[in-house]
Amino acid sequence: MTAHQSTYIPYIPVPLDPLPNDAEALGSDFQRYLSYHLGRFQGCPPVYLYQALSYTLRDRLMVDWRNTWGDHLQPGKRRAFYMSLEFLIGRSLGNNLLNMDICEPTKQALLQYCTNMEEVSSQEPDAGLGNGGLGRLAACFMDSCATLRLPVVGYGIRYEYGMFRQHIDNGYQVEDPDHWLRDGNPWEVERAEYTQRVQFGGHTEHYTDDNGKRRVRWVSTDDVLAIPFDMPISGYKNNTVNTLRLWKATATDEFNLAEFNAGSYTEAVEAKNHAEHISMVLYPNDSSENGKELRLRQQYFLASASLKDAIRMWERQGNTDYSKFAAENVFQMNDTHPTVAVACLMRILIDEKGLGWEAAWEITRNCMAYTNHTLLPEALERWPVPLFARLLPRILEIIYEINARFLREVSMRWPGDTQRQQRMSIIEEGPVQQVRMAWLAIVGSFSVNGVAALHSQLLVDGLFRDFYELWPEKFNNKTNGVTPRRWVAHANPGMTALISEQIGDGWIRDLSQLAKLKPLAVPEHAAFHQQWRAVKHANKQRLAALVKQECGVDFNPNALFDVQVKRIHEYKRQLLNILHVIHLYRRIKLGRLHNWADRCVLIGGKAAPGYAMAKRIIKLINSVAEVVNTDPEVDGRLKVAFIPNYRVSSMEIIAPAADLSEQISTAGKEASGTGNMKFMMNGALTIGTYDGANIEILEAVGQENFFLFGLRAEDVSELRHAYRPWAYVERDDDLRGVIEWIRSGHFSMTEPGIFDMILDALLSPHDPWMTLADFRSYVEEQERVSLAWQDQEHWTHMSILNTAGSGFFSTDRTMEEYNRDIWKLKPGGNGD
Ligand code: B1N
Repeated sequence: MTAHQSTYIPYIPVPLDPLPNDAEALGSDFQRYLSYHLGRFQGCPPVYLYQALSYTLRDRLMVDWRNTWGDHLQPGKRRAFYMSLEFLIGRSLGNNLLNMDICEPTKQALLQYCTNMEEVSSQEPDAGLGNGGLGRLAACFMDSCATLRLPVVGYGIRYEYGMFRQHIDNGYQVEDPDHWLRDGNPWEVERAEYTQRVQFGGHTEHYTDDNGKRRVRWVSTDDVLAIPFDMPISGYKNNTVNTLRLWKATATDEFNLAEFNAGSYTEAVEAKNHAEHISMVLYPNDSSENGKELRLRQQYFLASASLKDAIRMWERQGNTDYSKFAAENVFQMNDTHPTVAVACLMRILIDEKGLGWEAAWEITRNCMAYTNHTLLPEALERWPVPLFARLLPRILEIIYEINARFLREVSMRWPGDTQRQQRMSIIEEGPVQQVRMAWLAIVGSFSVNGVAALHSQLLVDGLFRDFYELWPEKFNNKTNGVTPRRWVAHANPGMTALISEQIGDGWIRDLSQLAKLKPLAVPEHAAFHQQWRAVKHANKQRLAALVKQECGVDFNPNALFDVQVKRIHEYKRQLLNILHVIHLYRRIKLGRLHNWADRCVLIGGKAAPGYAMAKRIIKLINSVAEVVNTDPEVDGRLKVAFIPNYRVSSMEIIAPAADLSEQISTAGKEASGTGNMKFMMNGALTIGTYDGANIEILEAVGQENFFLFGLRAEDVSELRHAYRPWAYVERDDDLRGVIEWIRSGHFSMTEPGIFDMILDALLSPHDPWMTLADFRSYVEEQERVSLAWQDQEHWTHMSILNTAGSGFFSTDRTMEEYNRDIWKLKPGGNGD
C-alpha cells in the first residue's frame, strides 16, 4: 500500500506551536538536522550546512503554511490557480530568511558553527524551472500573492533537469545538464496522497448510459501518475505561506505489473521511463516553440493533473453543485502552454461529472483566463491534428466541437464572411491541420491580457483583432512587474538600508512609497547622494569580483557599468550592443577620445541550444571581448565580458551594480521585459527603444532621465517592405568601419569567416530586427550617456529618480490589478 492508494485515516489535529526564532533555538535545530537527520558529525561538504539550515527554516514555515491552507479551504472561499509550464524560482533560502525576518539571529546561529551566511546560501542550486522572463514573472507573482495574502496556488512541473547550465569553451556556448535535484530539495514536501492519474492515447467510445443519455468514455489509455511536490511561498513578514505545487510524472503500478507478469521485466522498466520522461526536462526555448510530442505531453500532464487537483479540493469541501464551480475557482493560464486546459476541463465536466455541453461550457468560460506574452509568430503554438488525435483523442473531439459551435457564432455575427471564419477557426486548414492554441485560449476564457500597454494594444490591433471585434470586453492589459523583496530588499541590502533610513521601510510592501525619495534627488542632499554612490560602488565591487572570478576580466568600479543580461535572441539585439562596443574600440584605435567615458560592458544570457544564430552571437561577443581586453592601447578605457551561466542568482548581484541598463529590442517585439524593471529599481538608467514596458518606465521617470533612441513600432512595420540596410552602411562611416572590421577577420583570426552568417543577417533586406536602421541613433544616444556620466552629481540625481519612479513596477501592483479585474479574490486573514 503506497501513500497515493491509501484512504485517509482521521487523526486528531495536534495544535502546532510556532517554533522559537532566537539564535540559540535556530542553532540547536541546525545542529540537530546536521547530525540526526543528515548524519554529518564533523567537517562535511558545505551543501549539508545549506540543507540543515533549510530544514530548520522550513520547520518554521509549517504552522503558517498549514494555517494558510486552512484559510484557502474555507467553504465558499474563491481561489485562483496560476498554471505555468515555468516557474523560475532561483534560490529560496535568502528570500525566506528575509520574509521570515530572521536574518540576524540566523547569522548569529551560524557563526557559532564557524561559518557565514554567504558560504551557506551559495550552496543552494538555483531552481531553474524556467527560461527567462515568463518563468521569472510567474515566480514574482507567487511572491506578491503571498505578500498580499491572496489565495493563489501555483501549478507547475517539477522538472528533474531545469534550464541547462552554460559554460563557454573557446568563446562558444556549451550546454551542461542541470541536475538541480541531485542532492535533494529541502524545501519541497511530497504529497503522494494527492497523486492524480493522467490519461494519454487510447480511443473513445460513444455509448448510451442507463438513463438513455449519450455519453463518451476515453478508454484503453496509457496512464501516467502525477505526484505533487509542494514548495512553500512565504509572504513578506505576514505569517502567510502559499503553495507552489509541482507535478512529477511516474508510471502507474499496474502498468508495470502487467508487463512484469508477462515476463518482460525490462519492458516494464521502459514503460516507467516513458512515463517519467514527461517531467524529466524543461524545454530550453524562450519565445519559440519546437513542436515536440513530449512538450504536448507535458502541457496536458500539467493541465489535467492541476484541474483534477483543484476539483478534488473543491469537492472535499462538500461541493457537488457544479453551477457554483466558476464562482469559486479561477485558472490563470500563463501563455498558451497550458491552454489545453480549456478542453481538459470540458472533458472532466462532461464525461466524468455528467454535465451537458452548455452547462460545462458556461463553467469553463467563466473560470479560465489567458495571458499572452509574445507577438512573435515563431512562438505561437500550433499542434498538428494527427498528433493530437493519437495522444489526446477525446480532447481533440472536444476541441472540434468547441470550434464548430464557435464558428456558428462567427457566421451569425458576420454572415457569409468565410475568410474571417477561416482566420478565426481554432483548426487551421492546410496540408496538415493544426490546432491554434491561442485561439482555443481566447474562445475558452473570459479574460485575455497582454503584459504591457503597448503589447496589449498591438494584440487587439493585430493578432487578436477579429476576436477583439467579437468580444472587446474580454481584452485587457496587465503591465508586468517584479517583486521588490527579492530584487531590492534581498539583492541590494546596502540600498535597502539607505532608503529605509530616509523614508522608513514601508516601501518594501508598498513600493509606491519610493516616490518619497524624489525630494532627496535634488543636489542639496549632498550627503545622501554621497551615500547613494557609495552603495552603488560597493555593489560594483561585488560584481567586479564575480566578473573576475567567472571571466578573468578586471572591471574597474569607477567606470560606467553598462549591462545587458537576458536570453540571447536576435530581436533583443545583443548585436546592436556589440556593434557599439566595436565602434568604441575603433574610436580608441583612431584616437577619437573626445567626451570619452570609461566603460565596462557586461553581457550575459543563454541561447536556445538549437538557435545557431544566437550561439554565433555569443561567440562574437567573446571574440570581441578577447581582442579588446588584451589590446594594450585600450588601457582600461573599455572592458568587455560575457558572464557565463546567467541565471536568477547572478542577476541578484548584477542588477544592484549596473549603471546603465540596455533594453534595446526592435520596437514592437519585446512584449514587456522585466529585467528593465529590476535595473530601474536598483538605480540604473535605461538606454532603450520605445518598446514593451520601456515606454511605461520612460513615462514614470521622465524623458530627461531615460536614454531613448530608435525606430518606433509603427516605423518598424512601415519600413518592413522598404528596408535597405546597405543604405545605412553607405552613409555612415562609423557603421561601415565596424562592419569592415568584422568582415576583415579582426575578431576571428583563427576561424576565418565564422561571422559571415551574422553580417549576412544584418545586411539582409529581410532582417526583421532592423538592427542597422537603429545604429546611428543608438550611437548618438550612447554619446549622451557618456556625457551624462561625466557629471557624477547629475547622474546620481537621475539614478535616485529612477529608483523613486519605479514604484509602479512592483508585482504587488500587478497582482492587485489581476485581482481587481480578473480574479476577484478576497485577501486571506491568517494572523499578523
Ligand atoms: O515574457 C515576459 C516578457 O517580459 C517578455 O517580453 C517576453 O518575451 C517573455 C515560449 C516564451 N514571451 N514568450 C515567452 C517562453 C517560453 C516559451 O516556450 C515563449 N517568453 C516571453 C513576461 O511577460
